[in-house]
Amino acid sequence: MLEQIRFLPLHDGVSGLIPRGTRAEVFQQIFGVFLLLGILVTVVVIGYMLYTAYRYRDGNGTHEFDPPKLGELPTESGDGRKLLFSFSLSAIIVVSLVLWTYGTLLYVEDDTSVENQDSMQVEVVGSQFNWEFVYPNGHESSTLRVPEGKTVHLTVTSTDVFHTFGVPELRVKTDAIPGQQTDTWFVADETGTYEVRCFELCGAGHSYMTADVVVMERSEYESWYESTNSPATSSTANSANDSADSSDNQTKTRAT
Ligand SMILES: [Cu+2]
Repeated sequence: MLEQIRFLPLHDGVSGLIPRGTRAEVFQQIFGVFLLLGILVTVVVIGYMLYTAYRYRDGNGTHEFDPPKLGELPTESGDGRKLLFSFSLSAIIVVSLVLWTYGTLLYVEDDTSVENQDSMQVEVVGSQFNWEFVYPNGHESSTLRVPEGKTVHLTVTSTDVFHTFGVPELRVKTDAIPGQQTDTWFVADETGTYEVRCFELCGAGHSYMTADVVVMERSEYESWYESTNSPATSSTANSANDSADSSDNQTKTRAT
C-alpha cells in the first residue's frame, strides 16, 4: 500500500511542486496527495469532534465551562474567530488543491510539454471494432509495439463512429473522433503486455474492441522496427511478429 503512494523522485528526476514523469506517476502523485490530505482532514475532524464531545459532556451539572443561558450567545467561540479560522483554512486547502491539480493535469494533457528527443510517433485509427497502429515508416499493425522508457506520442482518429482509445495501466485515454485528430502521449517504464480498450460505446462489438500494447526492450524494439522497414523482409517481420506474439501470449498466460 505504501509503495502505491510514491512521491519524488519521478521519471525524469525533476522535483518541484507540479509533479513530472510518466502519466502513471503523475496520477499516482495526485492520488497520494488527495489520500494524505483526506486522512489528515479525517483525523482533525474526528479528533476535534471527540474532544468537543468530551469537553462539553454532561458532567452531572458540574461544568468546567460556563454554559450560555437561554437567549445568550456562546462566548467560547472567540467572537467567531474559530469559525473564521476553520473557514479560511478549508478555503485555502480547497483552492490550493484545485490549482495544483489543474496545473498537474495541464502538464499531462499538453503533449508538447513532454517533447524531447527521446520520443516517437504512432498514429492510432479506431474503427468498428478494432484498433490499427500506423508507424512513421508506414508499417501497420493491430498490436502497438513500443520500446520501454520512451515517450510515445499518439495521434488518434476514427474512421466511422466515436471511439475512445485507452490503456488503463498506462493511464492514457483520449477520444477517437472521425475527421479529427487528438493527441496524447505515454511512457511505459516496464516491459510487458498491456490492454488497449475502447471507452466509448460504439456498437455491438464495443466490448471486444481491444488490442495489445507490447512494451519491448529497446534493442529488441529497434530490431523489430528495422524488420518492418523493407517490404522484402515483411514475411520475416511477420513471422518474427508471430513468434513475439506467441511469447506475449505465454507471458499473459503466466500472468493470469
Ligand atoms: Cu468503441
